[in-house]
Amino acid sequence: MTASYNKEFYLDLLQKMLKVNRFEESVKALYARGLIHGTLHLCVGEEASVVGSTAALKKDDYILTTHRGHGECIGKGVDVKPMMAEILGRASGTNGGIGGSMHICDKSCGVIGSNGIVGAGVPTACGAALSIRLKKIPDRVSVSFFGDGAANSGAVLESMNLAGAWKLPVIFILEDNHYAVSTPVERSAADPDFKKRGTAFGFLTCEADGNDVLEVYETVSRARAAVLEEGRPAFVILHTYRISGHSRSDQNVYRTEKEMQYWKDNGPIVRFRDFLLKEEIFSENELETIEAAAEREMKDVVSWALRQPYPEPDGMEERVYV
Ligand SMILES: Cc1ncc(C[n+]2csc(CCOP(=O)(O)OP(=O)(O)O)c2C)c(N)n1
Ligand SMILES: [Mg+2]
Repeated sequence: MTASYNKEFYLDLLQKMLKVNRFEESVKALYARGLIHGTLHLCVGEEASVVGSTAALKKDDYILTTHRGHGECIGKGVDVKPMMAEILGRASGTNGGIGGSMHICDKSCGVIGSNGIVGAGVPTACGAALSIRLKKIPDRVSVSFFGDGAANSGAVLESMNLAGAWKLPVIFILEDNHYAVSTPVERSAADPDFKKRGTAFGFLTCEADGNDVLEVYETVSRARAAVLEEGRPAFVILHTYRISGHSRSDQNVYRTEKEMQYWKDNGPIVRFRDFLLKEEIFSENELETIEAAAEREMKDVVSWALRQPYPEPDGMEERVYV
């Protein structure tokens, strides 16, 4: 990390990473209290990847997120109050309380959808990219987030091929967090050097330390500019680590305490905090004030969301398409 931005920008990145982290920790606590139905996939440990990449996008850019998509939605600007209400199944949620954690959607911020089917958002992102091309919309890209496990699915590989053949304005962002459920990337990918796939399809291909928020921001910014200037897709690989369990429960038998501790000590927020102190951008006191404000804000969000009514059963079929 090097210091070459203004203070407001650093503050924005820090506040967003704290917001994502506190949101996820609050959701986890609500789940433990039995207040959330269905399942949950949290992104603690991946805050730099989700915030750095979405900070490089414009509000109108489309994004498609995965089953682990809360962070990207927050980064893209979805209001955390309706997001929290949605996860709690309340009527004022982003999707009227009937979508839940894996179906957050807010077209006003370009969040076309999240998806519980691994890899399924990727062809949809290509469809959105095609619409940008057909409608000749200037200065807009479509972004598809997916995991290291999803990277091996047929839908993803077919989408990458088609995007290359049709030169779609799409950025494929692979969040390599080491595991697909409990399977390490070395065992699921024939060759875990994912870069080779991007170059094979003729994409601008780059990778970044996914726990370095500035590096992620700069890499995705470069990819976005290249898609618009060169008229071909880009492929970004972010190397990060999932501190959260895979899903609502995880005994972590596939990884060691030592491994997890290493990544906690080198987590994105810890690293950015150290950088901000070292470069004297913020003092310890200022950082504590910012952290306390993030804590307070999320407490207010949770108490607001818990006061929201549940949807009426009468409207349940309104958004079901047959
Ligand atoms: C098509 C499909 N197969 C399997 C699952 C079950 N499943 C949910 S998450 C997941 C792992 C995905 O791993 P990865 O793409 O690396 O994303 P991560 O969970 O690490 O963010 C699997 C297999 C699913 N939801 N959809
Ligand atoms: Mg993964």
